[in-house]
Amino acid sequence: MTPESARPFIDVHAPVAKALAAGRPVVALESTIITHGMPYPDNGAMAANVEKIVADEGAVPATIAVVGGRIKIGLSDGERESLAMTGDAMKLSRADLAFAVAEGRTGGTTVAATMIAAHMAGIRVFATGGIGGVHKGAETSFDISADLDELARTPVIVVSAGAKAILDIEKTLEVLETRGVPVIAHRAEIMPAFWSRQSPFRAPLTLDSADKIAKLFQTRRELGLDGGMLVANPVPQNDEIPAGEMAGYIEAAQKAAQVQNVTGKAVTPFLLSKILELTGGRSLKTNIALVENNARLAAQIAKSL
Ligand code: PSU
Ligand code: MN
Repeated sequence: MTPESARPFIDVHAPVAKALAAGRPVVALESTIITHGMPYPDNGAMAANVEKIVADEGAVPATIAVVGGRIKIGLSDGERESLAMTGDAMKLSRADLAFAVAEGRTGGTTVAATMIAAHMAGIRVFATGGIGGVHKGAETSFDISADLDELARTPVIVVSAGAKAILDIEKTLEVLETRGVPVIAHRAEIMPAFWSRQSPFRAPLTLDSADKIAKLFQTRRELGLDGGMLVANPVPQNDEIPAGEMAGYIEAAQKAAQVQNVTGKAVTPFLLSKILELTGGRSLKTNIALVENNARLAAQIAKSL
C-alpha cells in the first residue's frame, strides 16, 4: 500500500492524471533503458516512439523517472528528451529510489523502481525491454536483480521480451517460481530470450491474448494473491537475432566484463553496450523493436483491464 505521505513527492503529468481519474487505460514505461540501456540519440527516439505506439493503441503512456528528486509519472516531451541527454543520471532501483528523492537527484528507474512508482500512481500495466534476473555466475557473485523481488511483491503486470539473454534464464525462472510470480509467454510455448524468439526453456504458462492476460491479473487480485506478473512476449520474427548467433556475442561481452572487473549495477549497462558494439548496432535495432512490440501488447492489456 502506498502511504498518503508519498504523495508530496510525486508529480503526475496532466494527461496521465486525467486518464487515471477517468479510469482510462494507462501504460507505464521505464527509464533506465533510456539513461543506461541505449546510447544517445537512439534512446530519446526510442522513448518518443514507444509513447506514440501506446497512444496509437488508445492508451496513455506514462514514462517514469526521477528528475531533481521528483518522482515523475509521465514526462513532457522536453523532460523526456533532456533525460535522454543526461549523461550522469543515476540507475535507480528499490534500494536507491528514496536516496534520489531525498538528495534531489535525477535518475532512470529500473523495472523494480518503475513498478513501485507505477503502483503508487495506480497504474497496473508496464512495458519494458527485458527484466533483470539471475546473472550467469550468480553462485559466486550473488548478482540477482532486485526486479525479481519486486515482481513478487508489487501488483503490476510487466510486459517484457523475457529476461535479458545475458542472464541465466533457467535460474531466473527458478527464482520467479519460488517467489510465486506467474510467468506467461504470449502466444508461445517456449520462453523467449530477449533478442531471440526462443530460449532453451519451456515457458511456465502460455496465454494467447491480451484479454486473457488481463483476466488472469484480475483473478489473482480477486483471490487475494499479492504481487505482479511477468509477461514474456517474443520479439517479432523479422527483428530477431537467433539465439545461436547471439551466444557468441554474449560470451565475448561477459569475458570483457570479467577482464575489466565490471561489477554491481554497472554489469547490465556494460554488457548491453558491448553487445551493441560486437553486433555492429544490430542488437540495438532488435532491442528497439522488442520494446515497441511490448508497448503495443501492454496497451492492449491496459485497455482490457
Ligand atoms: N530492458 C532493456 N534495456 C535495459 C533494461 C531493461 O531493453 O537497460 C534495464 C531495466 O531497467 C532493468 C535493468 O530493470 O536493466 C536491470 O538491471 P540489473 O540487472 O542491474 O538489475
Ligand atoms: Mn545486479
